[in-house]
Amino acid sequence: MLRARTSVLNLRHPPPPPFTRHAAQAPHTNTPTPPHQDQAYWQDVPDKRAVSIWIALDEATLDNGCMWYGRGTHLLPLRAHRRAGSNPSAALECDATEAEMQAIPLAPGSAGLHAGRTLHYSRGNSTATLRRAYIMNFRPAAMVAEMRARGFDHGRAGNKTHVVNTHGEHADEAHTAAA
Ligand SMILES: O=C(O)CCC(=O)C(=O)O
Repeated sequence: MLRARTSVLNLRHPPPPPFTRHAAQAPHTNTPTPPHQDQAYWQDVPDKRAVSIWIALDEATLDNGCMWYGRGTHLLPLRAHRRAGSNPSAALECDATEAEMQAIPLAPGSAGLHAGRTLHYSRGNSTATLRRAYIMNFRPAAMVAEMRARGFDHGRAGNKTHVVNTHGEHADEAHTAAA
């Protein structure tokens, strides 16, 4: 987690509206979100500033897949990432252990913030109830424009993607391009 940097959330020059998505860990899926740094998804874009606000809609616990964050990793280099499975839309993952990260259980309505290079992960949901989160991702307008120029439509063509990992299909993730 980190303090929001004024260069990203600059109130005198408001950033573009955030990209938002709903991330659900379904009951008894036991499907971890593999350890990764979000920047791995856009590593060839020059402007890499980004901050995500992960808001718990349900109580997030160790057993239902609360987030784990690597303290200080937002200041360290990007690790090597690979697809967590043969599917081309499989989630990216890197080598990391829980010992490098800290679990952050959250009450509903509480939030964690992470930067593009913050190492993060969540265990699967082994409970009988849903673990839902609402995620807002802020990036500079120039970065969004650059990615759109490369054909990345931020969900405009259809607002649903599936993220798949080695353990099976992750919960649907609905993306809303607010910009
Ligand atoms: O909600 C989760 O389990 C993972 C979310 C995540 O990895 C992200 O917001 O980048």
